[in-house]
Amino acid sequence: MIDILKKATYLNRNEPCRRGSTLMLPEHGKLIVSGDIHGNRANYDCIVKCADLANNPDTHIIFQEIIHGGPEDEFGGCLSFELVAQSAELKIQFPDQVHFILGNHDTSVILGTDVLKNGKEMNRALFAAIDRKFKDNSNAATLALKQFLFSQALAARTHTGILIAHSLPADMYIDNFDAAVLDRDLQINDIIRPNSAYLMTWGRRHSQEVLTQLGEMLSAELFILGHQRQEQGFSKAGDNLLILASDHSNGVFLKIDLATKYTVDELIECIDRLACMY
Ligand SMILES: [Mn+2]
Repeated sequence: MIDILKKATYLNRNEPCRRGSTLMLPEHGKLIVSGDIHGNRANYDCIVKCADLANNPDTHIIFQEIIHGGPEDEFGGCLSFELVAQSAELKIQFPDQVHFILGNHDTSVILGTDVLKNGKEMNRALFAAIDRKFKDNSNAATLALKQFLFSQALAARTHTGILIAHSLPADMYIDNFDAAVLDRDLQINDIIRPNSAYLMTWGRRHSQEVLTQLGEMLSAELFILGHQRQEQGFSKAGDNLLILASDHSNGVFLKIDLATKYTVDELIECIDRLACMY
């Protein structure tokens, strides 16, 4: 696992389409966008199967927040690092087609800070499971995991004006946000509260006024985000915002054409349910 994570880290950092911390997706082909995965192996497998990357070299997948959740070891430890390693293997197999964007749970792993999911502090459960599995090698495994997570991009853009990210700065922090963070390589400091990559991965409940302002600031006509819980798997959360979730039985994914322009309502027509595909 350690070698796989290191190789995938190198590939993330050296993606040919990467400009600073943003991935510039190609003008043609298909794009599959996943919402948060949170250790949901069935949903992850379904997305990979639907993408059929080997037979569709113009198809791309964007994953986000694979960590925290899903299967546990016998002591309640979180095994989601195994799914991260599996996705790293997929990156090695299809380096130009598999892409990752940074989530707030990733930043909490990198920094070792507490983060709650359904009332449980997830990092304690994750690091304990890594310790049990890797024993003397657990420091190296944890470091490789953190470096992989930190090598992810902050956002991806299509030529048709869509910006895909885990989240966006919340209304009250909009004046603290420096959009230039997308144009340069991330430093650890960027993901520490209240700096700009932190704001971009933790924000919630955006007003239309701020979404419009962010659209101008980031030159984005539409945003596709994860991060906020969606009982129905997705929601139109603004005139220019679609939120996706792929971490439960109502989870969805999105499949769009990279050369086509969409409205949010047209994007919604491109959503597929994950559960019906197992
Ligand atoms: Mn999140």
